[in-house]
Amino acid sequence: MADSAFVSASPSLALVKYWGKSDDERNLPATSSIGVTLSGMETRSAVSVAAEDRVAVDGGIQPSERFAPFFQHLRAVLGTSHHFHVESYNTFPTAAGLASSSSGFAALAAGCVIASGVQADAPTISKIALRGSASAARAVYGGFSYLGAGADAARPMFPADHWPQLRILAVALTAEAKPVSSREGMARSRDSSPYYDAWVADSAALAAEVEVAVESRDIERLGHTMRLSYLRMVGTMISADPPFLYWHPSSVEAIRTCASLRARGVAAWETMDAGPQVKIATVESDIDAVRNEIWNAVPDATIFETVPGSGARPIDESVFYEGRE
Ligand code: 2P0
Repeated sequence: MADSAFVSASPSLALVKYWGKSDDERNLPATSSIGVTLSGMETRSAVSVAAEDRVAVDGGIQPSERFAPFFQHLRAVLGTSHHFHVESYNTFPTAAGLASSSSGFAALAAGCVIASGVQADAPTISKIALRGSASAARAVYGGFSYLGAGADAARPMFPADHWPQLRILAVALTAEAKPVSSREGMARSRDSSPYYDAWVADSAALAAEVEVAVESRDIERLGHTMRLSYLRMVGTMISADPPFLYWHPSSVEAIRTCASLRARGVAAWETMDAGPQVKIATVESDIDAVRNEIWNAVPDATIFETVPGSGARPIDESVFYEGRE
């Protein structure tokens, strides 16, 4: 039996968005989503079996209510009575607003499974992670992964090396706290936007289209559909009651810069999530043009250049402690 584990996971950026739940208690998504796991940005966690559950992120003890349903479900799935102490940090600035809970719960699920000494395959780890955050079910896998509407686990779609030319620029524009949490925002869209049902009905077709685009490594087809997905998601936000919008003026600058690049034949396809940051899909041959233009347009932004990366995985103890210094 292991008793402890050191693990790493990276965020899953949604190419087609999960936004809305079909079952709040089981945390099941109402829409089908496709994510790409981003290299170079990691949540690292040290997990050990303990007398009670306790999670610290970047040194701060987290509210136990947020984690209680996750741990309860984990014990039921694994058939154990173990509790866990968890210490976690991100290798990228948490304040940048890119610390999706996807990498956090993917690392947590993988770490608890290893520490508990119970054999569990990736679909089971994905199922455990989903109860913490649905997007974390995708982040268990490297490369491209799919989470179907109503599913209780994600499945792998294409490996990280499937599309070597693909690049994702994550443009962190402001560290302001978000006015509405993802969870609250999803519930508000579902409960008050007249467009919500259409949004949900549309998601499977967008996911099918993105699967073909990624399979054929077609950046224009991917980019076009990515934009439909995030902008239709935003449609359910600005049509909710009360309406909400995560965009910052600099988000609009970045969006317009992408449009201007595309008009000149440069691949620059943006997407956004529940926050003001902009993520841009491009290809290796266009990355310099995109980076330079974004730098000019939003000089205060912090830009992370990433490629499709690995899923949740064990790491050496030394890697965990070196990164924490
Ligand atoms: C996604 N987002 O597919 C979407 C796009 C934000 C916009 O998943 O309630 O933290 O914990 O299951 O996964 C953010 O929501 O939500 C998210 P919960 P999560 O990546």
